[in-house]
Amino acid sequence: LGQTAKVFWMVGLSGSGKSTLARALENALFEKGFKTMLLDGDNLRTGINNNLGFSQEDRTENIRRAAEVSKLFASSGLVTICSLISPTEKIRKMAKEIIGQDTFEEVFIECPIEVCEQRDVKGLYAKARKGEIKDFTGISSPFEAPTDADIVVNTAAHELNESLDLLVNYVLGKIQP
Ligand code: GGZ
Repeated sequence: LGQTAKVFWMVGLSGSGKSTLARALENALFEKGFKTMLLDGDNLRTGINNNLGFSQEDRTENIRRAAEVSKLFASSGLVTICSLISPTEKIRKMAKEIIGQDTFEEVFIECPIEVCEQRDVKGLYAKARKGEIKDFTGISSPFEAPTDADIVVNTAAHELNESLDLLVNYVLGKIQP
């Protein structure tokens, strides 16, 4: 009762599979009876973060707000899943400091940019290459791959179901029913 739940912070490029895995993870946890909250960068940017763009300053504010909100949900006992690119070491360090190192779990959804670009589910990479989207992560804005993530899931090396199993098994090992 009154126990702080974990925050699983999913880091990765656009098109790496973060949102897909985050939703599937939430479903899997729901099936097991856990109360969860899912925060996705793409969704937050239509609501509480709708005044933010993709400069380093705006990304930092985006992550700061997501981390503060995650901390509140986790403190009310919800297993919280966040899916935001979180492109730099500095930004991730800030999120970890806000949430607290005992609560924060860094999940790197690894996928080579060539593969993300080939998938190009939303056509954003093509637009970024043409210069129609500026400051695009991995193309015209930095992405520093995490070097100290708690778990790495490589979506280019595994089928979706395999990636999901790895992720769900890891998460279940970190939370109590
Ligand atoms: C990166 C962008 C950009 C730029 C729009 N750079 O794959 P998506 O489309 O659905 O999710 C991406 C989302 C990234 O937002 P985050 O809040 O996760 O980013 S960060 O953590 O860096 O603040 C992508 C879309 O927004 N998108 N323009 N220039 N991604």
